[in-house]
Amino acid sequence: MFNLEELTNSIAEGEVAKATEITQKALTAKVPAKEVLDKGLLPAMNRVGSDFESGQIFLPELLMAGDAMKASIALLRPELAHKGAAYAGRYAIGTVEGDLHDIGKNIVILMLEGNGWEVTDLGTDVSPKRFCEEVKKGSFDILGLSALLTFTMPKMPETINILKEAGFRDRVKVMVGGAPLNQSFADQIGADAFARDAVEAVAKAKSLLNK
Ligand code: B1M
Repeated sequence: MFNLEELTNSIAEGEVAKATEITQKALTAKVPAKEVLDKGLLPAMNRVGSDFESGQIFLPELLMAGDAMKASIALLRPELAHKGAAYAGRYAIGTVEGDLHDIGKNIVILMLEGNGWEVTDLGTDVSPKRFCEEVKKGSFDILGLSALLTFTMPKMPETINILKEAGFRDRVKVMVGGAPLNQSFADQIGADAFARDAVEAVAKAKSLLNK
């Protein structure tokens, strides 16, 4: 059995070269990409998150861990986003204004693409106005909003309100997600769906279009 703990350690310590080397070795040893993600990569983010919160590490370490995480995800991408699934629909997604966290959003994108969704990535720090403009321009089935900071969550109801004011709310279903959110927040702000993680995002996206 491949030991993914060393991968978790190298990502948490921000060692990009070591993290990519172990990720590549795991893939060569035929460890499924989803297992590398769940057991190697994600625990590293939880660890650095709590070390940062308790003041054991600071922003530069957080940044380095984020970089190592991204480098490893890039190697998993071809396997996670394997094409071939039946066409599911069009999905636009972005991280809300003031928020630069995109690792989770990018994993959601990988899973959606792997399940037949045509995804437009709007990036990070996307203002409510820009989300609205994108909905106006494109014909998306679902608009996804991601937020990782409690103080950027209010940008979600702002986005929904601006869509309503512009008369575009009925054009798209709105899905929200991100670690500080929950279903009751999604209900309060009038989102159509909340997803806890990337796997749930795929399932909820499918059921939104089947309603
Ligand atoms: Co930031 N950060 N960070 N950070 N960071 C958190 C979020 C924090 C919880 C750390 C902590 O204190 N414990 C804390 C937020 C506290 C709060 O608001 N309550 C925090 C803070 C405070 C900050 C700064 C303010 C620090 C500072 O400057 N003093 C700063 C803010 C910068 C900004 O955005 N304006 C900051 C910066 C950064 C880095 C840039 C260094 C880096 C981000 C790198 C990047 O994303 N490119 C970073 C990181 C890495 C983290 C942690 C450690 C990890 C986040 C992550 O990638 N998780 C994080 C602590 C933690 O989460 N444990 C932390 C892994 C990822 C796969 O999970 O993003 O939850 P997640 O995504 C999941 C689900 O949430 C869901 O599916 C994903 C995959 O399963 N999901 C969706 C996400 N979006 C979805 C959308 C959907 C559906 C599901 O539908 C649309």
